[in-house]
Order: sequence, then structure tokens, then C-alpha cells
Amino acid sequence: MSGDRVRRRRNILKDLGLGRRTLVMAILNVTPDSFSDGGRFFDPPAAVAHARRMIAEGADLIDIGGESTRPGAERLSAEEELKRVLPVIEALRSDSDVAISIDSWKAGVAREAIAAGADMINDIGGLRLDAAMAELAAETGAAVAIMHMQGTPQTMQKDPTYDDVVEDIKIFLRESIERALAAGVDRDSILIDPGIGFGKTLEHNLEILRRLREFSDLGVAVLIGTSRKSFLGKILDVRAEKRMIGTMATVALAVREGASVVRVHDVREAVETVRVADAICRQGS
Ligand code: 9MG
Repeated sequence: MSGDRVRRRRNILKDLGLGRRTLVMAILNVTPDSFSDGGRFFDPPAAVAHARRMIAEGADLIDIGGESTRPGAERLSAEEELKRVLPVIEALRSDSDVAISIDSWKAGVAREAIAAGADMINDIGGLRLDAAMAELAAETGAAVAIMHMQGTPQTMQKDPTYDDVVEDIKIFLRESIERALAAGVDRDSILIDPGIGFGKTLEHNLEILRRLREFSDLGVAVLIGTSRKSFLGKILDVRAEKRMIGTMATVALAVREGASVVRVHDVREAVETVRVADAICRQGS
């Protein structure tokens, strides 16, 4: 597929009102083994029905992923990943204008997803795991979320170590932003994400959330994903499906600390949470 054929003209983040209000990115895991929703949406019709419910609840973006990113998860081939995500993207695109993000670190998967109608790439590899990703974003005009991870999903929770967790992640993200800009991606099509739970201890995650405002120094909007993550389980001692209230506490505080996009499972609750948080924090903006 040539770049011209897949290039989308609109800046999806601007169209969605990035910066004027907090955007809600809804998680759609088309995997058999997601830790947080138990693989309930592995079947494409079930995934599409769930996406439609989340759109009705007010999701701004649907983030569709076919490869599990939980700690220790096995890598999947690009072919298998595409078999999982493409039918869902195609079905949604056939009757909806909703913004779609492809959750993949593989440029080959992202390219096919964009050709099928995705507007954005959510790259947990921070433009580092696949060297072709930055060029793909530039060529297609897709927005890109650049996430920090220490190691890979296979290794990331084996003794994560930082000098200063926020400063170290900022160095990584600054370099990835430079990589994207050098490839020709527009600055306002880039989101950065410190990657809660990706090579971080409980204390690292809490410090990142406490100091989230410091990431705004990098000059691009911040996305944060805390939804149902295990650090909440450590604090609350509850299993993944019971972490919604804890998630909403982090969502409200993240908005307070400058987050522009929140990535969540519980869309209706998040939409109400950000609406109230925005009314408090974005007065006059
Ligand atoms: C795919 N995925 C899982 N957790 C995530 C997070 O925190 N941020 C982003 N961007 N993607 C995530």
C-alpha cells in the first residue's frame, strides 16, 4: 500500500479537541489472555459490539490491540496480530467515524491497520522496537502515541531500576520525539506516555503520577494509562475487575497534573470523571 493511498489529511487529535478537554481512549483488547478483561472480546463480533457500547458511552478513541502486553506475555507474529485486529477495524469503519488507534509496536501491523481506517498508532515500543514506525507515522499522517517501557513485556518487571524515574523517562521520550520530528511527524500529532506498569515498581508508578506535570515540559500532550493496572491491585488488594474506582482516582489526579488523554476500560465512568475534572481544572481554557 503506497503512502499516498493511506495518508489521512485530518489531524485526528486536533479534530477531537485535544487540549481543550480531556480525551477518553477506550481499550479494546482482541486477545485471549488480557489480564484486565479476561479475553472477553477475542471473538471479532464480541469486540465490535463492545466497541459500539464504548462509543455510545462517549469514548473519543478506540484503541484496538491484538497482542497482549501483560508482563511475560509471548510475542505474536504480525500475521496473527492482523488476523485479530483487521476484522474489527474494518467492521467499525464500515459504519462509524469514531477515531481508531492501533495498539501495536510493529510497523507492518500499523500500516495495514491505517489502510483499513485507523487514525493513530499507539506504540508501546516508543518508536524503538521497530525502526520503520516513525517514518510510517510521517508518511501516513497518523497521530502517534509514544510510550516509555524499560525492557520488553517479557523482561520489564525483572528488577526495573532508574536513577530518577521521571528524568530518565523524559530523556527517553525526548529522544523519541526527536526521532518522530526528524522523520516528518507534526509535533501536534504526537502524544507521550510514561508507560505506567511497563518496567516500573509500585513506587516508580506512584512517583510518575505524583510528578506527571513535569512531562509537559517536553512540549507535546501527555497520555496516561492506569486502568485496572496491578499497582492499583497492590494498593487496594482487589483483582483487576474491581479496580474501577481506584482507576478513576488516578484519572482525576492525572487531569489535575496536565494529562490530555486517559486510556481506560471503564468508559462511562471515565467520561464523567474527566468532565468534572475538566470543569475544575480547565476553567477558561
Ligand atoms: C497497550 N497499553 C497498555 N497499557 C498502556 C499504557 O499505559 N499506555 C499506552 N499508550 N498503551 C498501553
